[in-house]
Amino acid sequence: MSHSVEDIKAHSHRLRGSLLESLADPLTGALREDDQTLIKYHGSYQQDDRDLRDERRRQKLEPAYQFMIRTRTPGGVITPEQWLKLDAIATGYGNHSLRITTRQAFQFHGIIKRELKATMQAINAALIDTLAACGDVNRNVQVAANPLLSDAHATLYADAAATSEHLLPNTRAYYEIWLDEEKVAGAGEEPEPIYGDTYLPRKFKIGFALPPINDVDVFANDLGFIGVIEHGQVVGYNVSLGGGMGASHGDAQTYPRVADVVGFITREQLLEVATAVVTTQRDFGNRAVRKRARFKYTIDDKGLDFIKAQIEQRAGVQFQPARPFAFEHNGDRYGWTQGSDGRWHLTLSICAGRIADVGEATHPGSGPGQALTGLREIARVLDGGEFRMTCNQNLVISNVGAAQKSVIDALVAQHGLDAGNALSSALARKAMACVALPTCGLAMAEAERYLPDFSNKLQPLLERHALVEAPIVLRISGCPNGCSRPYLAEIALVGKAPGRYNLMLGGDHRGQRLNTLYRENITEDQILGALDPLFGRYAAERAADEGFGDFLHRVGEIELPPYPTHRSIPVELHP
Ligand code: SRM
Ligand code: SF4
Repeated sequence: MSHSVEDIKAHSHRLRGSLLESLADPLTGALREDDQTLIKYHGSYQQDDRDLRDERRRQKLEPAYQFMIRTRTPGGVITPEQWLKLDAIATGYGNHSLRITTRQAFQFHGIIKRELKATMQAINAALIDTLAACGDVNRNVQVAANPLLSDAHATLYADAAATSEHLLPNTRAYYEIWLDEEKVAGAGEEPEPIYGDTYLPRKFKIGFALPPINDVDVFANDLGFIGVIEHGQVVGYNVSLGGGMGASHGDAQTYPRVADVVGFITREQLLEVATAVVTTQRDFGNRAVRKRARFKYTIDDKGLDFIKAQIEQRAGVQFQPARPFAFEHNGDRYGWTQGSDGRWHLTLSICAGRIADVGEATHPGSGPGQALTGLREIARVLDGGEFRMTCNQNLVISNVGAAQKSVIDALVAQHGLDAGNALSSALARKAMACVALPTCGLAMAEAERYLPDFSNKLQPLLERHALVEAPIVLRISGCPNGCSRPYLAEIALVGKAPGRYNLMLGGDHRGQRLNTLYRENITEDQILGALDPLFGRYAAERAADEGFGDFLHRVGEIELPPYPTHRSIPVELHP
């Protein structure tokens, strides 16, 4: 019998369930049904290889069950030593690839059940955990990866790491199940002062952004902190509430939403406010209808003023008026940049975040050739630096001394790591795609595997209209859940069925405006056919520095959707 997620959480003995028994069962590669829900809180999903489904069914075999593991890496910062360990895990237990996610975590795919525990132990031996990377809790906390503002980045990173730590569940289940910690008295009833017995109604996400770059897409987060710098120091944060992307096709009760900016708080107030926001969602979120359980719907159902008052009361904090801020774009800076402390940072465009040895990079949309090997070589020689994942699925080789630059450059060239930076159109360099097939159980169409092909198909159009260097934001998602944050893109493909997508147009390049459904359920030829004349018009009629999405709105090519596309974001406030 299957139980509701709320029941499973309540009776899980603080996320233990029967995971130990499920893991020990040699007769199947799967977990018991309720444990499939619980393992998410430990940072893993049970999946099966969808490419093999039909063949396995024909052979009367159970699906090729395997597990995805997601790390909790706030801000996506990894030392070279950790990189080497994660690389060894990917090759030893996983499918020989590391996947940078849209929230600065790593995912391993293809882990089989009997190696799950060893893999978890190996990740922890790298001093990285996976606790709360998935499930109805606060997830991996995003942080701006802007390498230019070194001191401010360090402050944001420290605040984000503290927030992530503060919001971890209190249960010892993770340490018992995966790391053999001894069960002590009270196990199963540990106090959960922030989450309570049933955790949150739904997943919860926090991002820390640093203007002028919105690389974290802060307005897609349930809770956003936008750094405010005065006299070179981060003095506090503008707080945004209620962002989220997920929607279901044809269900008007669900929709993407950009967050509201509600006011300014000081750094000292950060953890109180984060706790107050999370407990407000815990207490008022919709636990009866899971599809309406995200914080964005709680806000729309209860009203922003009510939610804001709850937060102020719980935190004992009065929001100050939001401080002026302005975002320029939501992308990454590619190539070498020098931080304010004189250190160097190399941002590499990684196609859909997949780091694997896939051979030669031969076409404009393709990812790096021997990325796994190349980055392993770099990790071996990187002296004093670190790796930073970006929220755009890219990678920064960070904090490099001037003397090491040429060594890194040589390794980058040798392994084709600059393929994304050098060959692609600006559009392909910036593009994102979610994982989708073959591992994602919810995928309706290809995304990650389709991105290089689609970029290639777009290339002649971009060339014909002289738009190769136009930084248009393209994102592909295999279903409407929106893991690549497609609803904020200037062009988005949202999977409907194999080979068919909804074409969404008109987001902006700052991550502040949602796009609109332009054509429903169409094929690649139809997508290209729809984009070609729009590119033509854009090339001929755009104003200086006008983004593609802004242009489509100005000339009336698209209508607004039936829900608000932007909220009280004080975009007009310039410092
Ligand atoms: Fe996601 C579910 C992958 C970022 C919204 N997401 C999934 C699952 C776990 C599928 C499932 O439930 O069975 C996907 C696993 C695929 C696989 O095979 O690995 C999956 N999501 C991802 C990642 C790996 C996409 C990527 O290509 O990088 C991202 C991991 C982030 C991380 O490190 O924590 C990822 N997911 C997002 C984002 C973007 C973000 O957070 O900035 C969103 C939209 C923002 C939001 O949450 O509103 C997102 N994922 C969803 C949803 C829809 C949630 C909703 O409110 O309706 C689902 C489905 C669900 O929760 O029921 C989902
Ligand atoms: Fe899977 Fe859909 Fe998320 Fe893509 S958007 S990873 S298809 S859940």
